[in-house]
Amino acid sequence: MKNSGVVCHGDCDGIISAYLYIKHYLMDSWPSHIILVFTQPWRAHIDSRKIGEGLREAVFLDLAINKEMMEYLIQLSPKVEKLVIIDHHKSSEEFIKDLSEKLSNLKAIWRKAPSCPRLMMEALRPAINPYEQFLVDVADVCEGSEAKNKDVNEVADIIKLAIARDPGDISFMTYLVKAMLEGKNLATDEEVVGRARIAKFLLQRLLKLMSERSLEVRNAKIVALSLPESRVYAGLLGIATTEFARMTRKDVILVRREEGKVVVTVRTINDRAYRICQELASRTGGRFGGHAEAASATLPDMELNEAVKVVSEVVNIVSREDRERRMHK
Ligand SMILES: [Mn+2]
Repeated sequence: MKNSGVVCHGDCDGIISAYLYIKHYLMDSWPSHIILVFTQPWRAHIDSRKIGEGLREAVFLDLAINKEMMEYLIQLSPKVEKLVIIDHHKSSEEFIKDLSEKLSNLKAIWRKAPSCPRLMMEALRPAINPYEQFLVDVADVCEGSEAKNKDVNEVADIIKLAIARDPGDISFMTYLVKAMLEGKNLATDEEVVGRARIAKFLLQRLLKLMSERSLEVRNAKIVALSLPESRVYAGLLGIATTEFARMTRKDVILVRREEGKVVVTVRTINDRAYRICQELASRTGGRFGGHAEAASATLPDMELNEAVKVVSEVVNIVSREDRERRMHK
């Protein structure tokens, strides 16, 4: 039997997508004939190579497609029987359209959806049980939807925090997929809950730091973190930005230095996040990706205060565009 490869975003909805896809479409190959890879969008084209070639199926879930990823997929296509991409990131749209025209063995599903698992349910319509339904709801909440009930909210929180504890820990992500395939209750699983508890403590410290340090530009809060700080809080930065936006009811922009680059994470109440990141990337020669209300940009390395200056300029520009749009309505 040939192997199949599943590559997914190493976050809550990406991991749940992998679980659902394996459960419904690859259970005959699980576990010995599936190569499971977890990655982040900015390094997906590198990590994806771990699935190898000569596969029955190569599946890419919840991964924002960029130019490098597109090039990788084009050269992979003739080496696998079937290529599947399921994604809900706005920034993937043009690349997926392009790929669909070029690759004959590609089945691509792209649509705006609250989460990747939700998109899978809508597009593929597998028959799902209440446990799976619950996890689809959890994925929506992880991606920012309002929770329908307390249990969903609680599990979403626990999974997100447990992953955030060490976002590079691939073995824990595999553990989560296995636990779901076994139908385990994640809310009481010791491994999951223990990790979530530590992450929660760090998150509270980070939120305190953010509220002490944020500066306000045109109704947006900008927070800058140094390289050592972004190391300490790695993994929690996305969650903290979302949480801080919810707490302050403001748009939040987190700017931080990482090794050889500056990363900007944006959460807004309207589509400003996407536009801010797009503008930041185009001005600095960086890259960006994400959704209308939650996006991020990677900029070339620069001093933190220089980065904050560029961010402030872009916030001003996008705010001005908004004002002009409103005036012409
Ligand atoms: Mn995701």
